[in-house]
Formats: sequence, C-alpha cells, structure tokens
Amino acid sequence: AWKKYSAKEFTTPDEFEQAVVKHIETTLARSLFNCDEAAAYSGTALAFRDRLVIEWNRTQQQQTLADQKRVYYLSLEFLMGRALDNAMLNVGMKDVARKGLSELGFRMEDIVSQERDAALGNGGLGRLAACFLDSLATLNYPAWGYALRYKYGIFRQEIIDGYQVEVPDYWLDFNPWEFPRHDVTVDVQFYGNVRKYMDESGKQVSVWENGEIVTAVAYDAPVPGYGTRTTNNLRLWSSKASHGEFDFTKFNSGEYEASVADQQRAETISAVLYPNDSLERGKELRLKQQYFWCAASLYDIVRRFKKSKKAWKDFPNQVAIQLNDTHPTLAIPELQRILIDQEGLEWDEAWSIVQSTFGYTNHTVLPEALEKWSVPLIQHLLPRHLQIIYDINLNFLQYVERNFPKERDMLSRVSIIEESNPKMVRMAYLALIGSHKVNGVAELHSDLIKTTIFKDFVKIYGPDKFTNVTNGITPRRWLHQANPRLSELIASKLGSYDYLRDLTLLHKIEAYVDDKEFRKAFQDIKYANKARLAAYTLEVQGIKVNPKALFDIQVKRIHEYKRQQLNIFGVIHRYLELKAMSPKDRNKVQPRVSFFGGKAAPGYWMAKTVIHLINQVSKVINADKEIGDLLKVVFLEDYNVSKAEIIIPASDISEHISTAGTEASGTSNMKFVLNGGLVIGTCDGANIEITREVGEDNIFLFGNLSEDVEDLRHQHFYGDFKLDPMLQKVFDTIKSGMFGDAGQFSALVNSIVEHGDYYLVSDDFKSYIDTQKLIDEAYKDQEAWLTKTITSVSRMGFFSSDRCIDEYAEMIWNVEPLTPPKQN
Ligand code: 26M
Repeated sequence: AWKKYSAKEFTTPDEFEQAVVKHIETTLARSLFNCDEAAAYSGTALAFRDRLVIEWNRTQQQQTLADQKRVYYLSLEFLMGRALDNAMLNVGMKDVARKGLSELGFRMEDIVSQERDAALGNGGLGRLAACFLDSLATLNYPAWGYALRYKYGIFRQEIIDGYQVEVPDYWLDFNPWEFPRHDVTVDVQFYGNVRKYMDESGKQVSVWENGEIVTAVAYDAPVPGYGTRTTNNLRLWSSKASHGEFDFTKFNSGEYEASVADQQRAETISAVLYPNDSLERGKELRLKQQYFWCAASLYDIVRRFKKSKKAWKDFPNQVAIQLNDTHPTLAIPELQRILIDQEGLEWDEAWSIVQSTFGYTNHTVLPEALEKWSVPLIQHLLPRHLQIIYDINLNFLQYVERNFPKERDMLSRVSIIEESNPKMVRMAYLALIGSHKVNGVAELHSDLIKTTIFKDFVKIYGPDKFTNVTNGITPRRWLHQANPRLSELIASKLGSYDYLRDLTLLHKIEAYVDDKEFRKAFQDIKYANKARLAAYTLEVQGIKVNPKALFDIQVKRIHEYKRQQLNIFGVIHRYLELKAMSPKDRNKVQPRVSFFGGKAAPGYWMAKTVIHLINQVSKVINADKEIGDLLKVVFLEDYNVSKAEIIIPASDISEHISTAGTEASGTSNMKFVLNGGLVIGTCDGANIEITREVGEDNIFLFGNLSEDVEDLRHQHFYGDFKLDPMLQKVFDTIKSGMFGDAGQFSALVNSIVEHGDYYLVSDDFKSYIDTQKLIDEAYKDQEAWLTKTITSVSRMGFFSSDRCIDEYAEMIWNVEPLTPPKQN
C-alpha cells in the first residue's frame, strides 16, 4: 500500500531556508551562487506552495466526501493581485520566513514585490470576486471560482508625454500558484447546425452538430482561507486546438500554415482580458470567451454532480451558481440544453432546476453598460442556444400575458429579444428570468434596479425575487497586509487578531479614541504610510511631495460617471485661488497633494482626455515655484492591486464623487476608511451606508441627490443651461492655453457646456468646492481630525466581505460551511 505523503514542513527559519534552497537547486535547477531576488522569491513561493497544496488536497477530498451543496462563483474577472504575502499570512509562517530570508541576505518586502500581479480583471467587479474567494475559504464554505486563464491580463499603463499608452501584460512567465490539469479537459463546440428528429418514443430531439471544437484545459490555483485549513479551488480554463499541437492530417498533407492557424485561432479565445468594462460591443471573440468558459464550467459541475448518482431534481440542492454580472448568462441556456438535449428531461422540469440553481448579481444601472448580443451573431455561433433562448422567452411572455392581460405594451418592454435591427438579446433580462434571486450591491443600487431597469419585473415576479447584498472587502488584504502596523496596533488593544475574522470586533477600539498613547501611535502610522507613498512618488514619478501635506486621493478606473473631471477642475480652481492670493494669505493655506490613478479603456477617448488633462495640470502646477508645496498634483501610473496596497493606507481624504445614482457600490471607499482616511463623496452607492455606520460628522458629503438627477438633466436640455461661474473661470483658463493646446480638451469642456452636462459636473461644482474648503478647515484641527478617523475605523465592521458572503450563503445560496477537522 502507498504511504501517505507527509511534507516535511518547515517550522524554523533554518528549515525554511533549507526548503528554499532545495527548490532553487532542484525545482528551478539554479545555482545558489547567483541567487538574486527573483530566485529568492521563487524559492519562497515554492516552499509556501508545498504547504498550501497539502491542505488544498485535503479540503477537496473532504468536500467530495461531505456530499453537501457547493457554491460556484462564475466570474470573467478575478483581480487577485499578489499571492505570496496572502499565502504566508494564511499558513502563518511569515515571521519564520522573514528571519530565514534575512539570514540569506534579503528583505521580505523586496522579495514579496518580485511577484507579478495576477491582474485578471478591470476594476471593482473583478476585485470583489477576489475578496469573495478569500471570504468563502475563510468561512469554510465549499466553493469554487471559475474563470478564464487569460495569457494577458489588464494592460499595463504607461504615461508618455501625458498620454496613456497600453502595454501588454504577459504574466505567466513564472507562476508557481497554478497547476495545469492536462487530464481535465472539456471539448467545447461552436458554429454548426441543429438537426431535429423524432426518437422511437415520438419525442422531438434536437442535435447540435457539425460544429468546430475547441478544447478547454483546466488550470487550478489554491485559495487558502485565513485561520482555517480550508483551501478552496479557483479553476481557470485555457483554450487549445482540439487536436493538440497541429492537425496532423493537414500537417502531413503539407498544409503547415493552415494547421498552425487553426491552433492559433483556438488559443486566441483565452488570450486576452477585454479591458473595456463592457463597452466592447458585438465582438465575436468576446462572446466566444463567454460561451467557452460557461460551457467548460458547466460540464465540469455537471460531471461532478453525476458522480454522486443523485436524481436531477437534487441538482439545486447540490449546486448553487452565482453569475457575476451578465457575462456568464449563457450558462442559463447551456444548462437547459444539457438537461433537455443530453439528459432527456422535459422542458418544465429542466427549467425549474435551472431557475433554482442560478443567482444573478447586477453591478450597474447605466444603460450603456448593459450587455446585448445580436441575434444573428448568436444564431451563427450558438444556433441551439438561440432556439432555447427563444423558447425561454416564449414561455416567459406567455406567462406575462396570462397574468397581465391588460398590459400589452409590457410584452415588448420585458421581452428578452429587443425588436431592433438587428434584433438583440438582452442579457440582463435572460439572467434575471433564469435565476431565483437577483441582487444589487448596495442599498441605493438595489432600490434603483427595482425602480428603473427591472421595474416591470418587480411587478411580474413580485419584490421577493430582488434583494440587496451590500459589497464588502477582505480585511486580511486591505487592512492586515496593506497596513501591517495599523493591524498590529489594533491587535495590541484587542488582545488578538480575532478581529480579522470578525471585523465587527473593531468597535472595541472606539474605547481608545481618547487614549493619548493610542492616538499618537495611530497618527504615527498614518504619517509613516504617507511617507511611504511620498517615497514611492519620488521614486517612480520623480515628484517630490511633502508627507505633512493633506493627501487627497482618487484612484479607480477613469469614467465620466466617476467624475475625475470634477476633481481636476476643482484642482485648477484651487490653483487659480492660490495664484490670486497675497503671499501673506497663502501662508495660511493648508498644503495639499492631489493624487490620481486609474486606467482608461483603450477606446474611451473622453477618459483618455481626462488623463491627459490631469498630467498637463500636474506639469504646470508642480513647476510653479510660487506655489511650492501648497499644491502638488500627481498621476500615479499603472494603478493596480499591489499599488493600491501602498496608496490606500496613505490617504487623509479620498474621493468617491460619482453622479448620484451611477456608482452601484464602490469598494475602495470602504478600503480607505478602514485604513484611517476620510471620504469626500456624493450620496451614492455604499457611501450612503458608510455614512450610516460612521456617522454624518465623519464624512464629507456633497452634491445633488439621486432623486433629483433626472429633473436636472431634463432642465439642461429644455430649460436654459447655466454654467457655474467658478467652473466658467476654470474653462477660461483651459481655453487660455495654460495647460497646453486647448483644442485637446475641447471635447471634455463641450460635453458640459454644449452637450447637456449629463453627469452634472456644473450642478455639483459649487457644493464640491465648498466641501473641499470645509475639509481644509477641518484638517487644521489635527486632533479633531484624528478623532474622526479613529471613530470611523472602529465603525467599519459591517464592510467585511465575510458579512457579505454570509448574506449570500443565507439568502441566495442556502449553503452551510464545512468545518475542517482539527489538525492531526
Ligand atoms: C463602461 C463604459 C462606459 C460607461 C460605463 C461603463 C460601465 C459601467 C459599469 C461598465 C460596467 C459597469 O458595471 C460593471 C462593474 O464593474 N460594476 C462595478 O461593480 C463593483 C462591484 O460591485 C461596484 O463596486 C462598482 O460600483 C460598479 O461600478
């Protein structure tokens, strides 16, 4: 019999060093004589990986035997960032590794920063999925993530002459965290035709045939939980030609190029993450990605279920599938297809299984961001699915007609098919109709989806189909890892790190809000974090900033609705005011650094213009000797997860200033406050719940409310549009050429002056400027400011993604945790 393998686990720095050396010399076949930081990183990662893998295998085995319901989180994006620091925290041997590395002559920070980010996502939606995986494992839920193994993640951003330039992010050179499973493959079909026939019993059968086959290969990555042995699985699918390297028939008959071309076409499917936050319209390759991933994942899930030999009606008791936005909506017709075409179930029975299995999370109400696919494209690529979508729609519309006979015009409004030219499939409607629950991601947002985009559906299904799960963030990465000193300070007062598993315990630090020593330590940590960002800014941007200045930060994807333009116009306004002051008055001004960071979608010209303007303004202001440290403007290049871990702990104030009603939740707002920064924000998304938790005195809210937005927009078009006079001055300055050729910014200015100011920049400008003044005043009273920040941190317990995941588990998935056995 086989002996159970037991990894010789390191427990001392010495043993750790041995493990590192072993991996460098044998796994990597490198000599120790030229052991650089890259090699030290690799050895360290592999040493920790060994320990993760044991618990990973154990967890998977336990979950298989336990035979209870599992969660499958389908997301086209997982913005994981770096894995080593997280692995060290969860394995619990970071200090041992630190000592060991130091004996080998390395600093932990330098080794950790050798790792490339796993940047398989665009922004908030992808990072949310990563936080959810962390919480699912930490709370011992049996759960898998499913996604694509993109060869290229989100592009790297370089700023050249003030313009964004996109550079490919090839991240797989050395990735110790993934395990290829060449034995776990799924053949996925595209194109072809549907043949219908009667079987012996007289039943109509549809066969989808003559398609093109692409093979999905599984790559697995371990997802360890904190303070638990549970290690879940993230499965990424990679595409390759179904016949392997080359089509040998073609190859042997001399068609070398055709053979290679087939192979490349197949590999293109998982080649690159779309960088567009969904604006990528109608691209066949994107639809192929979506189906490829849905089909492979469902095949895998169904295969696992079938091993249990249970009846199909038990499927929803074993499987909960969560759709992260509409990107995986094809999983709905795909499961229906498997059940009726391959497993021989009747339509109604199959459909009830489908509906009980899926839940759908909506992440935006912006109409331009709602996915639609043209009927001809789906017909061409997925002919059988189009038939099924039409049948789903027919059944649904018949149901609506029966129940609302008097509302004929509702039918065209709620139809899955939009009767345009060409016809379009409305993916959000299909996702909603095929799921048992639909949730928004913050209270306001969940209310808005019920009164706007899904209004008719509330009438049809009743309000209980709709629910709210306010987003959350993992305190492991966003407090403990990003801000180790603050985490340690909190632990020293609470007596342990238990609060990292139950963030509501943070409320106990409110008792120290008047404790002199605690306050001093808290303030010192904030200063050190600001000094760290200042050093980083000098090193990579070449801009010297004073850590004593007020650090004002806005980092997120660049979008008109997020209103970075409002921020930079405010900066220009501030500059004009400073220039107009006497030197004596200037001396009383609160110095400030305005940091920006974020990527623009490559084809989003307005967003790119905003980046350009920020950089031009930065150049002019930073060079102004008269202004000096009173105002500095910094655009931080290539904002990503690992940079966020440096940037976020360094804020005094961060900006979350979307037009009310447009930002579904926001999650960086939570990260900033948890790290002892305050927020300037609109009454939008999770800002509203942050206000409820921390108290109105501890946040700077401004601007028009969501319920007034429609009227204001109407007035812009049908009343006369009056530009805010301060904003007018800002525009005059831009037009004067102070920031370079004004023509470059005319589209941006005109979107406000000429084209109706859709995002209400002018309407909110005065309120924004006034609130920034309040902030300057408030910051002068450092003691009062400190009280606000400490109080806020202590009240952030609600925003842990652990709370969030427990809500999904209870209200949507109906799954229970599976506790790992005590260590043997
Ligand atoms: C794209 C181009 C132009 C204008 C808008 C978009 C766009 C907007 C929203 C595309 C996709 C959008 O939604 C998807 C998304 O990423 N939503 C984000 O999800 C996060 C996690 O729930 C939330 O915190 C963010 O508020 C929400 O914007």
